[in-house]
Amino acid sequence: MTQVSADIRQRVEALRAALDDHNYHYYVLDDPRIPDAEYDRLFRELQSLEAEYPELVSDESPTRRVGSTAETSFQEVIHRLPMLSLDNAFSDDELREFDRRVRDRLSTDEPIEYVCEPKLDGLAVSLHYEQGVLIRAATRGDGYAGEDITANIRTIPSVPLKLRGSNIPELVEVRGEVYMPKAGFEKLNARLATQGEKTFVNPRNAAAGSLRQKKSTVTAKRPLELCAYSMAVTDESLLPETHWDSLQTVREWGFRINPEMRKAQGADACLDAYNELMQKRESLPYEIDGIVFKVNRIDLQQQLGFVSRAPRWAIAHKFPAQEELTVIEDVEFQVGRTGAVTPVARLKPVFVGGVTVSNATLHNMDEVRRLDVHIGDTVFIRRAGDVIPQVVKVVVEKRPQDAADVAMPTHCPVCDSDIVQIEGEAVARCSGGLYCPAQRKEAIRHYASRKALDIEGLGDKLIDVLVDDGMVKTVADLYRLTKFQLSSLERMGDKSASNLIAAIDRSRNPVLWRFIYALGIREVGEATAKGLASYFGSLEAISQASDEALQEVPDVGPIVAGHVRSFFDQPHNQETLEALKDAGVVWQQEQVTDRGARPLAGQTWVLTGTLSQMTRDQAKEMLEALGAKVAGSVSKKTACVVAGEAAGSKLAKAEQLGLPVLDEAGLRALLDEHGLTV
Ligand code: D41
Repeated sequence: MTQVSADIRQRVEALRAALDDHNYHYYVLDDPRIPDAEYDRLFRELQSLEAEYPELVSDESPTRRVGSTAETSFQEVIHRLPMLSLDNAFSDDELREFDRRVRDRLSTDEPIEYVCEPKLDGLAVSLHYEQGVLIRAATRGDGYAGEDITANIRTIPSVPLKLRGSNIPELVEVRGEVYMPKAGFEKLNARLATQGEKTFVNPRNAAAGSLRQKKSTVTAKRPLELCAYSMAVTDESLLPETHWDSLQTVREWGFRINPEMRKAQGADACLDAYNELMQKRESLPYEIDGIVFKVNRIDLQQQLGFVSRAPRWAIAHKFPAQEELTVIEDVEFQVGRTGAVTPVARLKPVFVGGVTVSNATLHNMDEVRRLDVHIGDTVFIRRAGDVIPQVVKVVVEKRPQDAADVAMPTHCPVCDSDIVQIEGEAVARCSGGLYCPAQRKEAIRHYASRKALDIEGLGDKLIDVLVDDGMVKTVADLYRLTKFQLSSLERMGDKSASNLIAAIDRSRNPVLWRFIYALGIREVGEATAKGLASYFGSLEAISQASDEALQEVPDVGPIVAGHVRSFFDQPHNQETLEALKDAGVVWQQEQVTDRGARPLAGQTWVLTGTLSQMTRDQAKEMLEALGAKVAGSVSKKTACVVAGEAAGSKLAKAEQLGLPVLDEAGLRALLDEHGLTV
């Protein structure tokens, strides 16, 4: 074995100390000292030194937080001191009674000083340190015995593997709550959902599930944090005088403690703290389910002692629950202003998160299937703050015999147009864009917008009034408005009525592409509208074009072609177009681009390697101007591959498939031939 030089040893030690220090600033003090990129650089340097000199590897190294793929079996651990539970106060009065009992037992009428701590909604754990080094971590279990979760706990960045500072007692136990911050929870669930895996109902379950992983590499990828709430040392002479001070000590050792913690004298001040924290609840980055009040003086705590499993010196005061059970009585479908059709659960009313809830969105049919929701099911409803209530889980065991499936209707419940769902999209939509009352306001707004027909003076508020009063149902009705009608509206003077009529009038002769854009067909933006207009020349031609013909237009793929087709296939939309014509709207025909100038129409080309005289984007643009589609990968269907310098696997594949290949000079010749130059 090579002897590791003192320099290397020192560098490794220095890197570990620096990384620990940065971690402490980041996770405990919430005050990062260096950018993430710098941290990563130091981390990688340490990793590579440890890889090169395995004899320097240590369990306390910050690189060891990645976990291990070895399966752990969660051995039973008997707690040296039982992990007590907390009594609950369910009302302000119960909290006052608790304070009364404390003062009676201590025979005092002086106000008691309490520490008020947010009650994190996570899992209580116990961590043991010997000579300042983490030797064992355990779950609370039943309070007397828990499970050894050391390997998983080591992966949590806010858990110190080694305590900071000098004067660390020989044996230290720190207790705290492992939890998952809200943002991390949302991200994790999104990741699990895209991987087709089961999601977690709430951050608490996610934290529990993550700690229970057999492979600590999995836990390492979960955004867990630890917040310390108490400590014990074997040598009682080392105990500070107050709980508050003991937590400050714990913080100096390298633990995160809750920044919302504060002191309060007497029950009323505690209730103030409760109300203030409840106000803050939503804005905190983690979930809390209440507040814990603890007598601050340790000597008083010792006098009070505990009954059965709970200390007499502490109590939890819970906030209103954010999750409750109720029954889905029906599922209805709502049409949003953009035509999205959303399943909505009608619930047996339930009090949750501080309000009575009788509806919850089910988002889309993928979600209905994922949750396996049936009408009649008992479900968990969750409402956090102002967020709309969600159905988070079905209690399958409680499903009645006659529970009914949920099916997406085939026709819009509002206007009876076809409901279409594009493959690969979760959302189903009503295709009656121009006609559907649910989409009316949005359709008119878009039609009148600046980039569309630019009807000045037809603002959002006015559209609301016109539609709500029944004066306008579809865009065609705009052209029948009279000055008399308009000036009868509140806050509409003679002058603005005339101006608006004139503006509407001016929109009667739009160029074709603006008119197409104004129709508000899904995913047909300005560029696509221009493409359609110049390729087909008239609205009639577009409305009769097949799916394949539509896809000949640059930038139009199967999805956009599908949207265009289903728009024109709706009789209601056709009726509205007729009504527009009747109202005197005439869209101008457009000069059709010479299809002879699109010699590559229908072909797919691939660009690879580096071009010297033009950028790839320029080459792409010009090929597209000639009608080609430019794709990223080579297949049998590729018409031609343009290979610049240092072309790699795509060129190899083209050669293997026997496809035509052009070099840069060849491409320039082709472009030249069609009058295109860089
Ligand atoms: O934040 C918490 N969940 C929390 C839990 C807290 N801030 N303090 C706590 N203090 C205690 C005592 C008073 C017994 C030391 C607790 C818990 N216990 C606790 N967590 C789970 C069971 C008990």
